[in-house]
Amino acid sequence: EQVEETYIMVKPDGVQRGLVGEIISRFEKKGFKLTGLKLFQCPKELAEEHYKDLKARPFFPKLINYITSGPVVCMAWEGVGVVASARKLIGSTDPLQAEPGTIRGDLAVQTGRNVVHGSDSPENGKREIALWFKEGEICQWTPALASWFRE
Ligand code: DAT
Ligand code: MG
Repeated sequence: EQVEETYIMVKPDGVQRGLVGEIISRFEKKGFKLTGLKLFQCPKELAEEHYKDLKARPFFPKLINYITSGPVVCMAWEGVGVVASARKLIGSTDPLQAEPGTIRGDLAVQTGRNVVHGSDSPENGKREIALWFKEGEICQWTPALASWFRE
């Protein structure tokens, strides 16, 4: 059982709509461990690096405008299976296709305003946390309730 880390981000629409607490709460209640958290105005260069794999796509300029249009909430979460599980909690990229019960399924209607990001692999989890957080911003701790979540 491999402990993984994933980068989760409340996008500017989620912050503006007051969904930060709701979104954090879903990961907290599930039982994952928060290891990094900050409100942050993303510079254009960082947004472009984060989404570099999508550079050739027609929507890339709009995506960069969207992500830099206001503060985001950056989070690092840790746990066994956290990468795939977080993607399930988030739901499909297109919120109209996302299942009810998921964050996007419950809280969003359009791909271009899909309120939250989650890393798509353990490798990208590490890459994105290193990209968005400085050394010293990640906090290692032992939750007192750990043994009530995992035997
Ligand atoms: P996800 O965020 O579900 O991992 P992705 O990595 O394929 O999806 O794309 C990153 C973001 O880019 C996505 O959250 C919203 C935007 N995006 C993706 N496909 C799009 C499209 N066809 N039109 C507009 N925006 C798109
Ligand atoms: Mg993605």
